[in-house]
Amino acid sequence: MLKNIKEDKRLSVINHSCAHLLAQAVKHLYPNALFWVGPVIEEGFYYDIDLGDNVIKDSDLEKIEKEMKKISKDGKRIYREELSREDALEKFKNDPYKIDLINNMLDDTVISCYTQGDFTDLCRGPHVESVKELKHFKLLKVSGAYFKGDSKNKALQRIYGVCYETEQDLKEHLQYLEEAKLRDHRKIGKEQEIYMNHELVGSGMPLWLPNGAIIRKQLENYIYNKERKLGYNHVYTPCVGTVNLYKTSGHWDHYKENMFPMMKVDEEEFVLRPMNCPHHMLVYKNKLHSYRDLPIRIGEFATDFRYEASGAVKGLERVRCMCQNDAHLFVTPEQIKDEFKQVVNLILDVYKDFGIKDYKFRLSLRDKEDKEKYFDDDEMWDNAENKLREVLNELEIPYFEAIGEAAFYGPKLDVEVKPAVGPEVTLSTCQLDFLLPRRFELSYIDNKGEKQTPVVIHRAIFGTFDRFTAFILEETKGALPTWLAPIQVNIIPVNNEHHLEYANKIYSLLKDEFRVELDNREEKLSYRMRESVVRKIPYTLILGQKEVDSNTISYRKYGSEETINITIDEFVDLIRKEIK
Ligand code: TSB
Ligand code: ZN
Repeated sequence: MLKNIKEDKRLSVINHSCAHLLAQAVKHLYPNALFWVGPVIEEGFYYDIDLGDNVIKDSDLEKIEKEMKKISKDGKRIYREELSREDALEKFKNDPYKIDLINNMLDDTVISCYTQGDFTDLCRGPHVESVKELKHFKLLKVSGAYFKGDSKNKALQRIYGVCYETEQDLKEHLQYLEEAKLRDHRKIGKEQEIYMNHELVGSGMPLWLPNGAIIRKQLENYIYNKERKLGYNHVYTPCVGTVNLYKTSGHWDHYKENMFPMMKVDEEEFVLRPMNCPHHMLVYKNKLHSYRDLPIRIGEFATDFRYEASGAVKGLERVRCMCQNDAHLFVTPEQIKDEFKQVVNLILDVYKDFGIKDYKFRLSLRDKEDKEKYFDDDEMWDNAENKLREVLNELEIPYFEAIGEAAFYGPKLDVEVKPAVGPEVTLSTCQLDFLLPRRFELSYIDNKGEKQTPVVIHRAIFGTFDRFTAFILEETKGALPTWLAPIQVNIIPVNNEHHLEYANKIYSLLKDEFRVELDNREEKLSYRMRESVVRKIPYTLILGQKEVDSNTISYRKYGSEETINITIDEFVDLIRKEIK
């Protein structure tokens, strides 16, 4: 894992100072450059820059780094100066970005700026004492960013970098980044032919190739079986709904910017669904329910469409067309705790099966100020949030709280994981909702014969098959466990002339139960064996004269150099056991 630079005081200061050093170097090389903000992030720092008509490419970074080194060697001291608002506005009068920053500062903010040699920047600080201290840095990449993050505003250029106190620390950081690139599911996905994208289909709309489809089918079967045992009933519902459906649920008012626009067919107005809850509410409403029927657990592997900003779309991890491993649990208020616990235990169980250890529970709460995003009913929210806290404390799982991350209808318990490249993402989620059942006027008859409103728990264990597959490819570096691997066994006859017949026989014996390939290309044995390793196939069988004569097989397991000779029955037993 990388060190979190933002959480380390000293590293924060030197990275922030290095952002200024970057800005100074850019100013030397591009005198018209203007600077917006240059914060410290977990992985280092960046600076957002307005370069007018100039464009900085990755290939320009070396030149900028050189200039930074020169300034650093020059060794100027860094001075802090505090200014009145009037003086600050006067000092930065030719810089619209700094004027904007000053104008947005609260009245009691101490306005300060920092100067090193010929460069002054508005900044809260603190900084190192001299640019001399900034020696071990690296600029990493350039990307686009909008002023204030809003695509309606001017496009700026963002340069990323990182700075450490020692060359060794920097080296380790860069090494980690190199390894992370190899683990990136977009690279593995391409190499192993798991998914593809095509501009004619659209961005964020992956096409799952046969190998990916096998993985997905395995995941579906795996989770379906778990859910069936826990009393879930699965349904199939359409991936569109009318605008009225989403007006009823509240998505139209609170979630519209995440949805694809409406389309009209005859007199009906449709939207591609961003979530499946409304459909499942209607499935629940199809029948009258007594308290004895509850909990009712309705599951679906359901396709959803969401508008994700084009810059945010990423491989299988963040897509615009996704398939959720979704379910909605309809419960009485008394059942909330047990049902929620069942979901959390299912999450823990699944993570154990997949060997996922690095994750954090996040309690996602509403932002009380944000009346646009969140349904306005403080009592309902307080009740739901407290209930969730209670359950979490009883479960004794460690979690952190995040304001403004709740769904518009209720608070969530999310599981956060770190992908190979980029910021943390949510995998599993479990959410408590008092709102949608009310909006859909759902009911059940309680033990006194009175009508009551059920509570709904929304949950997705994998999150989406898309994101989970991305994550698992990165966790395993593409070497999937045998039960998930698209090809489980690769059979290589040493020599086609003498051993192909035997290889065909072994292939026939295995192919109905396992996913097997026979590599009878006229290529060297060493070449075919190497390729089997590159493709990360769990088992490679090597069949030569010895195996033909003794009616056995020799295999190599991925990751091992050892070749083991056993009978075919023993081999079948071995993988059967492993898969189980
Ligand atoms: C769990 N209504 C609930 C559902 O019942 C819901 O939609 N929750 S969600 O908005 O949190 O989405 C569920 C999961 O989908 C998330 O936890 C996340 O793992 C996954 N997800 C969300 N957006 C994307 C995306 N753009 N690409 C891939 N997966 C995504
Ligand atoms: Zn839902």
